[in-house]
Amino acid sequence: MTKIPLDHPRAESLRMREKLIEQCDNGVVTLAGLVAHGRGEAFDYLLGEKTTKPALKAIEAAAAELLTADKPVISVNGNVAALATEDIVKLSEVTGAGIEVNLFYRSLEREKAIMKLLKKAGACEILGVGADASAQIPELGSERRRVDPRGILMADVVFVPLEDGDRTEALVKMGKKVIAVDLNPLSRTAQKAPITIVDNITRAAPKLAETASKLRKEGTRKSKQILANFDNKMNLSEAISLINERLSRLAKEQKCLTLEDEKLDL
Ligand code: PTJ
Repeated sequence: MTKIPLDHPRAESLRMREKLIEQCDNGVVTLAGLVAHGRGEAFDYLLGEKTTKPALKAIEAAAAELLTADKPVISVNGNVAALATEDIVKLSEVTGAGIEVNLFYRSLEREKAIMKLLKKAGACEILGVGADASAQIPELGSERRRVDPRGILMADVVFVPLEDGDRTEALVKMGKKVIAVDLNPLSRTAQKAPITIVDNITRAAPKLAETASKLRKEGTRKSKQILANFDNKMNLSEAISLINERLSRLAKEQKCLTLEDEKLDL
């Protein structure tokens, strides 16, 4: 792993990249996962690389949905396993959700590498590996259609960080409550999921585990109240407005800087 200087202004972002590269070498992350992360980084830049108010609202709703579910399942792909290993295990412990490997670029080697990583972080059981993914999501062509009959197939709530739009839509059609994490508020996944957390998985996953842990102590009634007051479309609109407002402010600041430069030139 390349050593990132602690005082590097973009140390956190570079550390994330190093983690993905390392897990790419270990067979956890697919090459396309590096490209997908780049797209995420671009949106994170626009969001100011922090968890916004709408993201916090969605995290609260997601925690409530997971805690009130009969059979919640966390769907894990290569990027999520690499970037949020410990937090996924913690979230599963706090909410009682199962963990299932579900890959777009599926191979038994990758499934096993992801299982190994999660088990090393403390996970007891990993669903969806090899022949265990014997069921199929109807009307879905990609490898993501293969699911575990004890996991995603039976689940009433499915947590799907960094998902593709097709499967989100298919899961919603099956009557499942889907929670997405996607830095791009315009992606099909973000638009189709009933709860969308527009945030980096590296920030959203620990915050979600922490929120669920607190909310669990407050009882089911509080969770149901949170869900009744949550509106995903409005929340997404707020997330997009935040980007818009931030860019407008930055554009104004840029204009002032240009005018100051022009004054100096005189
Ligand atoms: O491990 P596999 O085989 O299942 O493949 C995983 C990837 C991510 C390659 C696969 O699911 C894929 O191609 O995803 P997409 O369709 O590129 O979608 C990924 C979405 O996640 C994009 O909208 C990105 O903006 C977003 N994203 C990328 N990195 C992050 C992110 N969202 C939150 N946190 C991130 N760190």
